[in-house]
Amino acid sequence: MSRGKFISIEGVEGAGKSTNIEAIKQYLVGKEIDFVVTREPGGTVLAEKIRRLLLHVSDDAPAELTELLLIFAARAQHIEKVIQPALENGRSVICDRFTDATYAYQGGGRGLKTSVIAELESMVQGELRPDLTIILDLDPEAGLVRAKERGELDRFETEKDEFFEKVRSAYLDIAISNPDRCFVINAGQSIEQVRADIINLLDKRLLVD
Ligand code: Z5A
Repeated sequence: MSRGKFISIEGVEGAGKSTNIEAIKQYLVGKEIDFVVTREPGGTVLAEKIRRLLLHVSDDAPAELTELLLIFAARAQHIEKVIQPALENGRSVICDRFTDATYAYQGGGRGLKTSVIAELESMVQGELRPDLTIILDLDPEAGLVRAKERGELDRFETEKDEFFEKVRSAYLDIAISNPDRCFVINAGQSIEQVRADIINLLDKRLLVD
């Protein structure tokens, strides 16, 4: 049985990850590709509990290193229980954020060292990396307007504009460093155009090899 494809989707708040995962699901159904949809932080009962700790606004917010370790703890559980089994069983995995988010938020946004993130990445993931990463690029201000329309802001969404500018810029750097895996899509376009660009990308990249 051939291994499933691992697709991650990334971007700043409100860039349209959830919206476009729906389009990816429809695409895969149309191609008769078996898949699971999951997210980070989260994806298992335990990892979802860690997610709540991470997003909750609290007087005792996690320190930067605590945040990083919690994210990788959730990821270790998610990989072991959901991602690896699915891929090994020939199912594709669509993941709403993965480790590029850690490089972008904890590395770019918080300023933690890339070498520390890379060390944890290697410890937790071994060789596991997404086959394809879609980066939805959007002016963070526009993303926050979209996110705010949904109601209460989580702990990340209360960060300053400067934080999100760094996150965006880190994502664009990741795309430059990983041109075979990462594809940037302009998420400031209409929902229909973003969707068309994603389907076009999947047609070109997903069914190759
Ligand atoms: N985090 C981290 O720090 N480190 C890590 O390693 C990981 C995560 C894995 C939760 O992530 C937080 O975890 C995240 C980073 C941190 N920070 N925050 N906040 P999340 O992915 O669950 O949360 P999110 O980024 O806030 O996701 P989101 O706000 O749900 O955004 P989205 O899924 O990208 O957007 P959406 O729900 O599809 O769209 C938002 C609205 O915009 C909605 O009303 C849509 O109808 C609308 N929309 C979408 N596309 C368009 C276009 N093209 N035009 C107009 N309107 C649109």
